[in-house]
Amino acid sequence: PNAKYLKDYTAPNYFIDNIDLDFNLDDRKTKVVAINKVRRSGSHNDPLILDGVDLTLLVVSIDGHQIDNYLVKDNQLIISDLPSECVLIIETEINPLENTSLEGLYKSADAFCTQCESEGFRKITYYLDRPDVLAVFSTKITADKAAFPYLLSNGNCIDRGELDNGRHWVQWRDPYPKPAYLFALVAGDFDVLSDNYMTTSGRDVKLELFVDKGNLSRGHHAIESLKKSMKWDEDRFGLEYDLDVYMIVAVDFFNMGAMENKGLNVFNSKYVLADAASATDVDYLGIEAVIGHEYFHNWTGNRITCRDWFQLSLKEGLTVFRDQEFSSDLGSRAVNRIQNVKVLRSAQFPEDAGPMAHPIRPASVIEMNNFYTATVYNKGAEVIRMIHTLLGEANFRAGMDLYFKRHDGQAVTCDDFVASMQDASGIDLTLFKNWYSQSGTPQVTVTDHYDAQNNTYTLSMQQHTPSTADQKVKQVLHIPVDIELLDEQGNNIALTCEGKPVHHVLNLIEKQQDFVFDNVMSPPVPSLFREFSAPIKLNYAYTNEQLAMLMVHASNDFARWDASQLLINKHVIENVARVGDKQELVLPATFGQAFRDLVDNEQLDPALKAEMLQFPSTNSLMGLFDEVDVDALLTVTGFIKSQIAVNVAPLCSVIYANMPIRTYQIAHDHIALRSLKNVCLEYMALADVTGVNELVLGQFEQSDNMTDTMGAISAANKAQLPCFKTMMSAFEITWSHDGLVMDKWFVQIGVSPSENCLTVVKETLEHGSFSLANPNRTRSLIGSFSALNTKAFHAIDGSGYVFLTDILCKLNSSNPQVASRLITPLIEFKKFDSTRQALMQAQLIRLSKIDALAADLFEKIDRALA
Ligand code: BAL
Ligand code: ZN
Repeated sequence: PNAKYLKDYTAPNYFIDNIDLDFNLDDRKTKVVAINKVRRSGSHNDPLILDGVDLTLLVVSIDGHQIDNYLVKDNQLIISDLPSECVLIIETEINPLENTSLEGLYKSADAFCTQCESEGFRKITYYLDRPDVLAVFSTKITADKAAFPYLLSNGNCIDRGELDNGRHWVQWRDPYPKPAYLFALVAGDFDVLSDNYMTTSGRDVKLELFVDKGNLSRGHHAIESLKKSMKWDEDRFGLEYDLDVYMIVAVDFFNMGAMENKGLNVFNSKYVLADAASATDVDYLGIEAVIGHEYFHNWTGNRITCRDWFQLSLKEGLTVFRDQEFSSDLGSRAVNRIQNVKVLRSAQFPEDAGPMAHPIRPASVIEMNNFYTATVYNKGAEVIRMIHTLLGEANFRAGMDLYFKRHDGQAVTCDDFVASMQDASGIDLTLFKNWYSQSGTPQVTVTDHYDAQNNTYTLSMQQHTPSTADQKVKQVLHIPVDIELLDEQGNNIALTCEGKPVHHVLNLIEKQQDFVFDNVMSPPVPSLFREFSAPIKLNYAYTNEQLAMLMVHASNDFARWDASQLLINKHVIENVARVGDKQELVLPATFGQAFRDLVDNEQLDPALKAEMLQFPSTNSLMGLFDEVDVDALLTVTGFIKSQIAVNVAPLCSVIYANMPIRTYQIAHDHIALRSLKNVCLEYMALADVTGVNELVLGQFEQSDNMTDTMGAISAANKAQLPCFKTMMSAFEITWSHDGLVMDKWFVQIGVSPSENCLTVVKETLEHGSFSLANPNRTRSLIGSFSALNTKAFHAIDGSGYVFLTDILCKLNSSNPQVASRLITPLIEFKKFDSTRQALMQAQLIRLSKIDALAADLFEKIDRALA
């Protein structure tokens, strides 16, 4: 497979302004007739080259005349000598039942559905399958009426009818020109939850949620989330919905989380279905966020789309930023920020440090599906957030308004977005734009100096972005640095320079820069990169005492949490070095005290307390090291976690015992208390407090909600309590009929710290509720094992690597997109010791030699072994 380059972009030489699609649905022989209004762009005699994959071509005609002088080659249909405008009709046949890639048109359980982003439409018909070709779509769907009473597509339903043979048809038309990746079709039998939403300007929008029969009661949270999203986008961005109907369909087989097809979102059922018995608080919040995300795409993605796929972050980074703001406005801003930063540190930083490193606007791509990444999405959102930080809310909103005014109905670039922000605010973003073209995680090293004679304090900052796999030479970046200075008592010190107030966001725009503050009466403690004001790694030599002080006194909640993380990181690094030197592991008394004080602090928001108590993920801790000593890291994290547990368990027991028992409610204060209760239970389990096995089992048995159920199971799993087995058996009996709920059970098996974890994972492949054909099941069992279970996956006999590779060999042919997601922990082999590197490399080489290696896996293996 060949790479495509951003620098080679050329505008299309033909446009299709209108396409009428006619689907005659059949499991194995679906006939698709596409009537395209084609228009040549400019004056040239180049052929029209259409994309098509896995299609049986039946007929091609131009302006009513069938032709045969076309060429079908390398997944392209090439037609020469076209008039400047014509009607091109293409008839194809496709096989949805055998389409296990879940891209294009496929059968999900008993329903037909589509996934076209990024390049799936070419599996439906030959087309100009690129985002800068925008057409008005109309779609007629014909199918058996009994089996498929609902026939759905984009836009508004304009006609329907019945046929003699038990079949019926529905005709849809979407008035908004769109690229093919936003096309959708769904046919099936569902239960429908209907509602409506009145927009500010008075449009009465019909809302319809389609779920599998029997699941209606699990759809209410999704519909409520949709209405909240619609209201929020009006309030915060002045954006209203633009069609008369908004439909969401939940399906069980889906590669992604959800898809923003115009007027007809298709969702992974994981992000729709919830009730107290079957979904955790995290599930509820995830549904709200993803429903919001897809809805917000209607403007940032659909009304204004991407010129080419290199610009994916134009819509994804911006829409993630918007869904993060939505969740923060509705819930706890601090907790949301913490969770977003955890994703950056545990998933995006490793991507930057690995073989697939790429800027948020990649420069080259082999398989576009490989670039729906933490970099494009989450770092992309951080880049938007930095613009927001630099411009402020009012200027940012003016920039958004200008962006919509200039580009509504167009396919544009990241540069166009930045230009709107710059023009609306008058703030120069020229240097800032390097964030779009540069990969890698910048390191900012901060030193400081206090001048007691002049009462001045100087922060010296140095920025350095290490080379990445894709890019050796790095440029200076415009880095916003949000700071606070605190005095010895923890009071805020006003920032001034030469007597004038200084804004708390500093502009680091050079490789090395000093920032001087005056009127500082004693050596301060700096709180740096508050709110995670830039996606960087900070080097500053904090003392234990300074971090403990920031954990209590920093005025920014995120900064307090970050101080707790920095304190843990510091002792992880120091103790890993001790393991290397064969010294005993140690923690100072201040460490345990800081965590006891934290638990004891009754003023602290329980949600923040719970976050501050949660131990950093092993994946984020790996990022502290250039070369990871897996065994030392596991020893040290086990030691530190147990030390925290010993220190806090008595206090946790009191919190746990005094926790008010309330009926389950999805309200932010309830969620906060549940999360504090369950983190307390986990530390009590790790400290093996008296009677904890019975306590955990009691919570499980009395639980009226999945959050507490999973809190008990997870605590027992981590601490390997005897009740774990009992609870897993009971859970299995209750839920084995429901794959979506069983995913939680599969995850517990995948992340188990037990010595025979891999054996159990292998046995579980045969479980009646498991299927490798279902991406959710696969991710739950195999994804959790390989991405989260450091101990078992990195077993020194290489068994974890062989197991994952065996699975990837199977998925390569059935679902390469899912395979390519799962391979991530294997391609990041260069950060491990030489023994593990060799074992991982051997498996990658084995995989590289299989027949018909998919482009998805090829690209990643090729980069990893380069
Ligand atoms: N566009 C793919 C799914 C999403 O990011 O919303
Ligand atoms: Zn998105």
